[in-house]
Amino acid sequence: MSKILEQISENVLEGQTKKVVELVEQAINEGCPVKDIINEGLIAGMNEVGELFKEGEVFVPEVLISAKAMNAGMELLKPLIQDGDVKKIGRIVMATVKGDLHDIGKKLVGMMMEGAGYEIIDLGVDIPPEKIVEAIKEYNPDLLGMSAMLTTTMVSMKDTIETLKESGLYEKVKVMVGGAPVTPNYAEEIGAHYSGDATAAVELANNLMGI
Ligand code: B12
Repeated sequence: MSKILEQISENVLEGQTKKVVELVEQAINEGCPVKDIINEGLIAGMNEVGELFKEGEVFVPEVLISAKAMNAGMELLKPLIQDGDVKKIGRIVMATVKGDLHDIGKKLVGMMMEGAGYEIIDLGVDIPPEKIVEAIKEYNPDLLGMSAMLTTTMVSMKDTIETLKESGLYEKVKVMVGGAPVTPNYAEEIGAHYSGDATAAVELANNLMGI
């Protein structure tokens, strides 16, 4: 990994927003691929924070400070992965499921999707099945993307799919799911498609759209 990406990762870990912004700007100027800045810099740092959080070495405030630093870096990259003139290739409704407040990964997926030419309608966090179904009726999207980061909230993905089936909408929208506790097996079991990260999510969306 190049030195600058390593530094970005370290500064996300330390929550140094100003430094992250400076380093991301520098990496862009040096022609570093955007994908590498995201994956090997920003996400690598956030993953490390995740590990420390798991081990009880850091707590919620530190995690949020790191997330803020990561988001500041992402903001700089946003214009580079989005091309306003591209004709939209599909519409995606995204939501973090009921009871779950995690949205960093979902936003990242949304951003990459936008960059690939999709229109994103992000419903936010803690969204119950009924609200998702309402949104499907209202926006008539090609795809629905649900995110869950807790083992306890994952079940809401299943509930949402059941509610979609009951409303006769399941056949009209392809469902994608993701988030740390979600597995390909679980996705299959509930009738959804799985992808493990933001880059793979774009590939999956394109496949589902037949692109
Ligand atoms: C940041 C974070 C928080 C932040 C969230 C801030 C925010 N705005 O999102 C805060 C501090 C608020 C938080 C709170 C809590 N958290 Co938390 N959190 C994390 C942490 C450290 C990082 C998550 C993250 O953002 N990762 C970076 C992003 C880029 O990765 P990602 O989310 O996995 O997303 C990628 C993929 O999963 C995928 N993806 C994600 N969504 C989707 C959707 C689709 C459609 C697709 C295709 C793909 C996809 O693509 C993304 C990009 O590559 C994780 C640890 C971890 N290792 O995941 C714990 C973690 C998820 N949290 C955990 C817990 C327990 C909690 C709390 C209950 C803690 C508490 N006691 O209060 C609360 C619950 C709050 C709630 N009701 O939701 C546990 C969950 C354990 C479990 N299995 O259930 C984890 C795993 C930590 C741990 N090991 O203990 N947390």
